[in-house]
Amino acid sequence: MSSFPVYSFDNAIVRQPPASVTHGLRAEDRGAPTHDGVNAEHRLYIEALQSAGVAVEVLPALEEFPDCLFVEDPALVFPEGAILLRPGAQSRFGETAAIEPILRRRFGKVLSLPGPGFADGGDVLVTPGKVMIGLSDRTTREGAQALIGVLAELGRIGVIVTTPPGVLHFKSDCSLLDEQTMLSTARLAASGVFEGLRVLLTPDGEEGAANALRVNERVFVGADFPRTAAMLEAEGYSVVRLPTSQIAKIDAGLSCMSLRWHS
Ligand code: CIR
Repeated sequence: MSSFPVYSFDNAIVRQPPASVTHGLRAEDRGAPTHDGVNAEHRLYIEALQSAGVAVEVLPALEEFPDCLFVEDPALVFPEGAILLRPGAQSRFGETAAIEPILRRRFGKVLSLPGPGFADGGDVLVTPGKVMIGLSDRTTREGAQALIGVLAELGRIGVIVTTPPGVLHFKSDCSLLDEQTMLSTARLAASGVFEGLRVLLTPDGEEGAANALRVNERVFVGADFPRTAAMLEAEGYSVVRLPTSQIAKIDAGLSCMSLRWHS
């Protein structure tokens, strides 16, 4: 297994937002994002990755898949290899086949999640000792169990955890800040899932900030969450505020727009 911290990345893959992103999946309709608005957030996200020291490969948009910019969901990547997943939303099934040739070009080992279960990358949190797999509307128990088997082939230990009801993905409610520290909503931390780790809770009303992203020495935080950003700065983290109000309309945050790894 890699000796780099799990938040240490020198490579990332992202995908341009398609014009059809205005039809992206959402649990609750709070109005559609605009293509220009999503593009602007996506551009700043790429720049933030680059200035954190990451080489970014930008894939072309896929019009037939409105959610295709959320490349984190159809695959997992590790220094040891990649895993092709089976996303739990029907409109996203084809995204796996679309990303497969890119991963085969970039990784020596590419494994596939066997069916019939489903697993979304948004439900998978990589920590130093284990890979947490959250059950959700997108990740079934069968899918999670199959993923544990595939992770073992890469020398990783997978454990099944639960996602709070009504929350899209496990990582919608948490992110890793460093090897010992999690950022989490109170509702997720209450399940005891992070026992043994230091947990910083998102302030009331800023639950959406939990989907932050640690990249090398930086922590990306949604710009709409000033109290969380201030709390993390007070804890000594180097915070980068990124706008996410457009992608939030289709239930997305900061982790889902890239696949990241250390080569
Ligand atoms: C979806 O519902 O699949 C997209 N609209 C949002 C996916 C966000 N992905 C993530 O948080 N990993």
